[in-house]
Amino acid sequence: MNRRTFLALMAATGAAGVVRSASAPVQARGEELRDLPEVSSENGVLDYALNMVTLPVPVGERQLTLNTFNGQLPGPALRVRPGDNLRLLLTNLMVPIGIPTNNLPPYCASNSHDARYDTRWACLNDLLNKLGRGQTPLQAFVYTNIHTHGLQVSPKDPGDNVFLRLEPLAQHQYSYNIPTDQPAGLYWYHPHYHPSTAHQIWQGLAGPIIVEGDIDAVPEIAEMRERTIVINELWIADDSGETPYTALMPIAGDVSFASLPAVPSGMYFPLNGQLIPDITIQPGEAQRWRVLNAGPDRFIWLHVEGHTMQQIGTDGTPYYTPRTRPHILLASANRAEFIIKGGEPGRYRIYAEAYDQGHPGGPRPYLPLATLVVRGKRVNSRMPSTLVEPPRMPNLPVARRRTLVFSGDITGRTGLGMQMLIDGQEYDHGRIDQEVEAGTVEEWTMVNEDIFQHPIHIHVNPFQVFDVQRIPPGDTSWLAEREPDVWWDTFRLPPLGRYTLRTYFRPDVTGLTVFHCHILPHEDRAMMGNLLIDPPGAYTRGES
Ligand SMILES: [Cu+2]
Repeated sequence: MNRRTFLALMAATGAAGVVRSASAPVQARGEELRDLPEVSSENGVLDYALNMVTLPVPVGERQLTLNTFNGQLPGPALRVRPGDNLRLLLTNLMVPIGIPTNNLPPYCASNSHDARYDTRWACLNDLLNKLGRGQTPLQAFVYTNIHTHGLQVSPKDPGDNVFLRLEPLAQHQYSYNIPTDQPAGLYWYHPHYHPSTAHQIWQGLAGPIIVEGDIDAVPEIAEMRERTIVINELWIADDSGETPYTALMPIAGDVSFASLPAVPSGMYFPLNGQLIPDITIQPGEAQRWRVLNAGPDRFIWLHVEGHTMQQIGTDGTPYYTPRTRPHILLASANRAEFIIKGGEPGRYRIYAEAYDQGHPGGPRPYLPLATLVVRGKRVNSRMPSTLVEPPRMPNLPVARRRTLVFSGDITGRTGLGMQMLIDGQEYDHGRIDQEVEAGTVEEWTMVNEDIFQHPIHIHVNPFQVFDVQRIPPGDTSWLAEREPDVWWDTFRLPPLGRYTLRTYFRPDVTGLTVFHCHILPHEDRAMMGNLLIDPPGAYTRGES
């Protein structure tokens, strides 16, 4: 028994809290989409244990080695209500994955012919430095924490603190007080340890958080079959069945980035852990779907052949009325909630259309996701005409306006792989990049000097977007993105384009948090900034 097997077994059998003894079986193509296991709050509290544990997970016909939440791919669904206290006991039982021990990255390869440099010592010094700071891949890839994406909760301990570093075998008790005005919809949890976020989410470490509320009481909605669908993006080396160690050099084709050292690899996009499942609906039946793009980089341009979608919410916030969408684009981290009504009996493709994210290698290819199977007795489900009153931007003057510039460098001048910058700087966890005052409204103009579309996520407070400039001609995916009343927590920048967002920093949540690109390899390579939210009246500095 090797160390990895031993640790995985130990984790599966001996850990505290809720650990399932084996991962849920992932079924072959054409199996009916499963519902995720769910836990719900009772009497205003959801108290739950999440173990990040390394286990073999069957995906399609393959056996992968993944880090998981409680052995599940994706993690279990957490169901709460506004005003609830969500308590998560997180235990780190991960082991390193994808570290090439037989073929180490070429840290020491340069200048080895040059007698002026004793590269052995330089390399050793570099390694010892990194070890001391916990920055070797062996260390960083197993450090972790958790982020409740979209919940408007405190970023201070024991809340949504993404600066926390949980080392192997460490445990942390989170406690989030969900505000009473948290919009009802789909949110999610995932690891957020810089710079290991992409590596961990390429293993499928993500799970849905469902906030129930007013929209669930709309009679037509309440009658519908509800599905929560998590689309993971797994990046897996062909030989090892593990997520490779990445050099973060963007490349063309199905696989988004080059690994280091380069190994043959592929991407998997399971829905609730299943490859190309069947999703069954009756002719005329309306179902309510909540869909999360939990992948670190690929945008999902969602189409359902022969059907339109009636969208009822974006990024957790419901609409006032359903809006007809022929297709919906989900950038990394985006959620869409919509009603779909079964058409004529038959089998229809559910797929991501090929999409150009501004990547130098060209569009991401067409991607089959699932099959909509319309069969059974014809019914005629009622459709809602109005939903709920959405949150309103407070009628306050704009307290401050800022401009943030996003840029990238893939020339290698600033280091191996790519470097991603905000206002010309790499992320520095000791620097405060933006300081704001709780209880005020601000406008931020986000400028893209890069050819990539960067989906920008701001923690805690959602925002509305207007004046989107330089949408690529012929790119018809921008629909909700053109509607200034829609609330987002993650919004993509057009290539070399810009937009302005308006946000209200809620008065009851203060502290230090972050904003970043949600292409997570970009975040890990420094496209992130620190955001300090001062209490009302305590604002001391900032740009205007
Ligand atoms: Cu980016």
